[in-house]
Amino acid sequence: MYRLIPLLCCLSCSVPPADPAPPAVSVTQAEPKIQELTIAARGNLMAFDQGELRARAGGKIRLTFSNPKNASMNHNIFIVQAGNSQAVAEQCSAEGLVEPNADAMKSIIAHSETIGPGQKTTIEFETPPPGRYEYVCTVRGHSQTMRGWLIVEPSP
Ligand SMILES: [Cu+2]
Repeated sequence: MYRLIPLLCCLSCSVPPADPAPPAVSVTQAEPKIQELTIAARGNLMAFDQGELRARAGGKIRLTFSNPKNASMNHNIFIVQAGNSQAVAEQCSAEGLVEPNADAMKSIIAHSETIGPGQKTTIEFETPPPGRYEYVCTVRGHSQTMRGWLIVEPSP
């Protein structure tokens, strides 16, 4: 014969609440690294204040372009495949805006809007693969002197 052991169940000994379920752990990718770069038009000249910008491969580039208060011209910045700055500039409008359906536009990696004196604009784009790229202002007449190199170095 089995001895029946009555299950003791007293209402006063309430079961402690279960630990709240841990937050669902999802395998999230780290936010892509953002590299901050800044560049400006140089005073009232048709030139950028830097002839070279450097970044590391990977993540994104956040580029802030400013046009100083003492400028009297509108400017922009286009990042293009090397060797294409002139072709792109020629196919933009007088105000430097992208004209639709232009072949050279395929070589544009990123570009800002055209901004007036005292304005600032920020663009964000995927960092292109390691290599040399050009940047240029496409407002008519500016591309010969208002240009520079974006150099993307391999990640360490
Ligand atoms: Cu310009």
